[in-house]
Amino acid sequence: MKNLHNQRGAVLVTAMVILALLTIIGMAATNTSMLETMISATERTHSEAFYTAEAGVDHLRRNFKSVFLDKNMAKFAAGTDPDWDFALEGPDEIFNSGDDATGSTYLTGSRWITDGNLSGNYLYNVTVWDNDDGGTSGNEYRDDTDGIIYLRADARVPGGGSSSIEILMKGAATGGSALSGYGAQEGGGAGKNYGANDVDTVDASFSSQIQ
Ligand SMILES: [Ca+2]
Ligand SMILES: [Ca+2]
Ligand SMILES: [Ca+2]
Repeated sequence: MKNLHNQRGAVLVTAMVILALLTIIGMAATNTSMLETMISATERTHSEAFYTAEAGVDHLRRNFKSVFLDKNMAKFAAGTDPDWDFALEGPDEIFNSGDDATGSTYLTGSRWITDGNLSGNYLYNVTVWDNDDGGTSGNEYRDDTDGIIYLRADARVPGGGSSSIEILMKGAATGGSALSGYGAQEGGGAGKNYGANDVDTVDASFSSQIQ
C-alpha cells in the first residue's frame, strides 16, 4: 500500500514538472513572438519612412527636371555650362531672400518642400544646398559653379519611424560636350564630317549662329 502511495506521488511530481516545463516553454514562445512582432513593426515603420523619403527625393527631382532646362535656356543657347543657381535661390525665385541657401550643410540649405504628403501622415521635407565649389565672393552658397548640388529628403511616418536620403545631383547639357559640336552642321555636305566643325570654331559667337 505504501509502495502504491509512493508511485502516485512520483506520478504527481512528474506531471507537475512536465506542466511547469510546458508553462515555461509556452511563456518563452509568447515572449519570442511578441518580440518578433515588435521587431517587424519597427522594420515596417523604417521601410515606410525610407520609401517616403525616396518619394520626396523623386518629387523634387522630377519637378526640377523641367525647371532646370527652363532656367538654363540662355546658357544652353550660349554654349556655357548650366548651373543650379535657381535651386539655391529657393522657391520664391528671388536672389538673396529668406529662403536662399546660406551655408554648406543641409541645415542651411534651401527648403523646397515642407510637409510633402505621400498619403495620410507620411510626410517629407526636401532641401537642397551647394557643394563646396566656391563661387562669387559672399554668395558662395547661392552660386553653383560646377553643376553639382545636394538634395536631401527627411521623412517621418505615423509609426514613429523616420528616415533621410541624400543624393548628389549633377546637371549638364544633354549629350555633354555634343552641345558645342553644332550638330546641325556636322556631316552636312562635302568636306564636312562628324569629327570637326566645318564653320568657325564654336565660341561666344555660337549663340548668334543659332538665332
Ligand atoms: Ca530666394
Ligand atoms: Ca558654390
Ligand atoms: Ca555646386
